[in-house]
Amino acid sequence: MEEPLVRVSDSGSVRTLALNRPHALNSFTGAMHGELRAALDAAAGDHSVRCVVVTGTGRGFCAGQDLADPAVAPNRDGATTDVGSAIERYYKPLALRIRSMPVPVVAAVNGVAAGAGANFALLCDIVVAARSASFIQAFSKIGLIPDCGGTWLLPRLVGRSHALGLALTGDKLSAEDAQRLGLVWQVHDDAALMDSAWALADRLAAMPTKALVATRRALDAAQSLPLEGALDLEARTQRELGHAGDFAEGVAAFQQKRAPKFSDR
Ligand code: T3D
Repeated sequence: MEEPLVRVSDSGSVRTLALNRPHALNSFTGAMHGELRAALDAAAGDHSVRCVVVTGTGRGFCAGQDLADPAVAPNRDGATTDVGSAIERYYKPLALRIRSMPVPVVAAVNGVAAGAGANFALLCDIVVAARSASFIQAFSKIGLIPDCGGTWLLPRLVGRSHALGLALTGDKLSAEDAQRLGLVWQVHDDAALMDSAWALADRLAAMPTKALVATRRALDAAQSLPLEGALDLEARTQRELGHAGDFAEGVAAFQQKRAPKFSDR
């Protein structure tokens, strides 16, 4: 049987999606994009899933676009390719899918994350990394700009000067430096990465999913709102969440001094 390009596994209500082209550091091909999209859609539609973990098999997380893919690599005779169509077809939908998942998404960055692979990780809600992992905005080295949301994400995450430093040089950033800059939530010893990521995912899965997803949405939206607009958004969102079962359960559990059992999704 052929190996899947995205390995899917479940433990409790946590679904793990592992990019699986280890010989090419899990770089994206059209086929892997297809499997990843189907796996994300399936997780989004399955109400037993309350958190998704994305990671890579082998020594890499994801080296971005597969530069050997004939669909995107410039021809040997120098003929140009429409790189924009790959962005429209694959990377824009991927970025929007990750940011609209109805459950929290954790990136467990097990090794090098380069180009669109780095920004795929940074799109996730929480990024944890192995101590040996690294992040590379590799685009400038091949004459491109950061994509897969990089132009939007980087200045928001690290500010303009660090964003430009990373994007213009394409220098490799260690996991620890990425954490210092604010790209990464936690760094773990390599051997502990997946257990730590799954423990975090289990915690998130037990929390009020609707509120977690609304938090992501509100934080993203508030970036382009004046204070008053953000306050209005907070009021609208709290109104909506206040009618949800999880809020009643959270308050009841607090008053009854017991652990809450959240079920909304
Ligand atoms: O083009 C479009 O459609 C637009 C979309 C663009 C989005 C993008 O992501 S653009 C950026 C693309 N990615 C890169 O430029 C990164 C290229 N890779 C590297 O710079 C290095 O491989 C790394 C720094 C990531 C890792 O270096 P290292 O020394 O640890 O590993 P390596 O020896 O370079 O790679 C190991 C193997 O993976 C090697 O294959 P081999 O020689 O053992 O058969 C290498 O060719 C392969 N590999 C690594 N990255 C890619 C790749 N194969 C195809 N595409 C890759 N991106």
